[in-house]
Amino acid sequence: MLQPVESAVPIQNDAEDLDPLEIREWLESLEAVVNRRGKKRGQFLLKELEMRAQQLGVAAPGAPFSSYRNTIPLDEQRVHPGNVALEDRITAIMRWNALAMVVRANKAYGELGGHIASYASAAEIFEIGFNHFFHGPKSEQGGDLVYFQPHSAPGVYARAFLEGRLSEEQLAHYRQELGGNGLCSYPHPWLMPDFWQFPTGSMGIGPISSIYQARFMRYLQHRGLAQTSSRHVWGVFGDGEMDEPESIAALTLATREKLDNLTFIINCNLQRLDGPVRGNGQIVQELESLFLGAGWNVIKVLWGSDWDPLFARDKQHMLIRQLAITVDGEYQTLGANNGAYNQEHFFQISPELRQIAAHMSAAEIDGLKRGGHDFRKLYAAFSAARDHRGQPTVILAKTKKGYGMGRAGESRNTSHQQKKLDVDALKEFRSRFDLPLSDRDIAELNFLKLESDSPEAKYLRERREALGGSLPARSGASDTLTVPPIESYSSFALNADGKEMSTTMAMVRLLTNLLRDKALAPRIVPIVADEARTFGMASLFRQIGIYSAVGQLYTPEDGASMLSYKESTTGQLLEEGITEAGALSSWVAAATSYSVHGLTLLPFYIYYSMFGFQRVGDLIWAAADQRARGFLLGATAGRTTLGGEGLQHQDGSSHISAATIPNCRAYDPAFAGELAVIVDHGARCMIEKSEDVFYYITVMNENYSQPSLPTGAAESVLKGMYCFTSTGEKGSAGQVRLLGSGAILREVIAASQLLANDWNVSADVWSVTSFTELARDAREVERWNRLHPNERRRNSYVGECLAGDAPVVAATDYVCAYPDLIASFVDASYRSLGTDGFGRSDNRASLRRFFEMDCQHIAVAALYALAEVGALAHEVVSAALQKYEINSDLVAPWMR
Ligand SMILES: Cc1ncc(C[n+]2csc(CCOP(=O)(O)OP(=O)(O)O)c2C)c(N)n1
Ligand SMILES: [Mg+2]
Repeated sequence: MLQPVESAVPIQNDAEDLDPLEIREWLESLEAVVNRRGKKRGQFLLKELEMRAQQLGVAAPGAPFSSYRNTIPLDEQRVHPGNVALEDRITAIMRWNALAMVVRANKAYGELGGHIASYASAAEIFEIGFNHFFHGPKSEQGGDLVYFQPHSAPGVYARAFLEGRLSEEQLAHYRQELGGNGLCSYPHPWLMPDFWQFPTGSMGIGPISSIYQARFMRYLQHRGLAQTSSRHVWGVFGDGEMDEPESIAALTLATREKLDNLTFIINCNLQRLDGPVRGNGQIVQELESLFLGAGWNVIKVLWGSDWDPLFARDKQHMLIRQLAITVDGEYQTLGANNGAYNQEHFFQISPELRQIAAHMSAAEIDGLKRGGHDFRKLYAAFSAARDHRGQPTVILAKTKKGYGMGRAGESRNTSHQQKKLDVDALKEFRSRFDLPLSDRDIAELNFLKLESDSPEAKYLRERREALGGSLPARSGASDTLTVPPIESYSSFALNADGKEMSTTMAMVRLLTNLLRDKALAPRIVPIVADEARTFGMASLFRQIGIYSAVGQLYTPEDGASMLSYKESTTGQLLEEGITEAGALSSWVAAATSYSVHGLTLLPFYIYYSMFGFQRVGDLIWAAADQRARGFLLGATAGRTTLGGEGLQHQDGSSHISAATIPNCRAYDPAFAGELAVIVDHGARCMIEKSEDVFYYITVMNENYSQPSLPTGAAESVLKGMYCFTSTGEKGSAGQVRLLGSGAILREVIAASQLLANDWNVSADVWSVTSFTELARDAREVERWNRLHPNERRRNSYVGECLAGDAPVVAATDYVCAYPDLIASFVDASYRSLGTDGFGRSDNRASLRRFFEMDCQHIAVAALYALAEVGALAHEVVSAALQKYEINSDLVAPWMR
């Protein structure tokens, strides 16, 4: 139950006031100054007062938010230049079509879902953007980039339909994609590549991506790669969505980088899925504090124009005080009820409020709009945001969830899930928005169209033409680049000839060499999240510079060194600091630049592999959806190859996640030569042939002797395996095939020698560069065979390589599920050794013994496999266990 404020209490101060008269005098003198000499003078006076108060030791920290009203005062509100009445009509039609789309889908198939209430609350926000601000791709100044709230997609489709971009057939197949003419549920560039630009379906991804996109545009501009200064990034997000860590993770970056090319519009409908975002508080005020604290320009749009006369009558600030103490749960209840209820429970709870609204009927009170539903207020806010310089802007627009849905869902806790409206509710909706629908239209949920010469259609067309064409629109077209001949930059790796290095060192050297290629170099975007030194990349600091929008404002401590920390406005390296989510977002911006800016780039994001798929996997999934092209390099990879670091740092799983992403090509090479072949091929696929794939490659920090790549092996490296060596005599006691990937290949090679020397067993040793690629090919072949049972059977690549019945043992530095990806495609007996369990901090040899995949364990596994097929006696296995001092009674590593 709402309590009235007491008259003497100053705004936002609950301290008891003993001398109201004194307060009044102070306020009146301030008002007098502002009236006589203007706002600027008033501000100056306050600053002076604050300074003096500080000297006197009485300065109290101010409230971190402003009062509960619109930021833009009426006399500074820019005039809406369009036809508000027409916009109202057009928006009403879109509301209906969006609603009909969802209700139809759920009538046909109850399971399809979809949302009505979110777009219902955001319709005016979207439409102000579409009619006045969002520049399309043909705009002279370049198209704007708009991140749409995902579950408001029906509204975006509804507009595209009115613009003639989508057919009725498509609208009728919302969320029914598989028949061929459907529309996807949320923005997915993978599924609608000409339409959606940015995947936002997973809450939080839109906000962080949009910030890094705006920042990346500055990077392109500073580096002279593209003209981006007139393009604006807009993001429409939910108030509930702001609870995601990613939503707020980069707010201070946006301020630091002075991203005045960025505007967030947060639809503060006070609700999320289950209920109120802050029932007992005020999300608008909380967000204002957060954004102000982070240094943003904040514009609150809380009350519609019809509130202006009420505020004008509010001489004692009683209305504004009441609004300030009303919590969101109460606002929601007020929103869910009619004018009479609002009259009784808000405007009549104190004599002062009663007086302010005395002239209004219940129906008029019912008609009072929140700011986010008022085109005039929204226009003023968008316009101020667009013109604001030096800071990013957030517009906090207060709305009602399910606006116009009446009893069926306006400000109800169940609004979000409301997918079906009965005929009465639909009729109410018709009258609420004065829609030209017959009862039959309502029963059939017919979509509303615009006659092409109707004022609405003309207005719609004219507005979009003036703004440069329709949005959203995605382009896949861009320039292509040439990768220099592989020998020119990687002969050190291809012909390593036994030199010692780690694959990480090899990777850095490949990158450094590519950065010397005049044509390609400027398009390379190296990205790190504060681990460049870990990966031996510090020389790049000076070689290519670290990007900074302001250059370097200090003398670097290490200025004289070759490895100096050199920041520059034209710096090429993106040093993101400790934010994998941020670094990944930068990578996505670079990896999709071919589409967003028509400029092909080749980004390399190198990071601690454990903090990739595990930490920011959802962002990688969104990158895949967005058709990102570039390299993700999981460094310090492997659960036993990264010695010392222990449980949280040692990665045994990233290849499993990578394998689940259809357009991710994932490799775990053992040697520098293999790595070079993969990088070269990947670069060609992505920037020469414009394939929508990205590469995940694990690189390790273990130094070892690197052999030259065997002649003719390159193609097999790309397919996923090649025979590296054979040991032992043919016709020996037994024959096995040993597979090894990444750094563990060396354990496998050592095992083959143990087998030959100690047990007279011969082995073919295969270097497996990608179990994922092998499995993909094999699955594809098996599918083909299954679907073509009467045709000649095809053989997979792994089937070809591992024909015959000699047992196979595979070992990796990842969990067994990784080598097991191919288990079902191998006819011979197949066993894997991996690193299932929690990591430990210790040296590599001890870790490999602990996880039971060192060379001795591999040898034992091979002997056991031979014993199981009857090729030798089980006693041999016992003898080996003894010889290699393996304790058979230990608890399994994954149980410890
Ligand atoms: C990461 C993630 N978690 C949960 C969801 C499911 N979800 C979709 S919309 C929604 C509520 C959104 O509330 P809000 O951001 O306030 O948007 P509104 O619909 O109120 O405009 C939730 C929980 C999601 N899409 N993504
Ligand atoms: Mg919400």
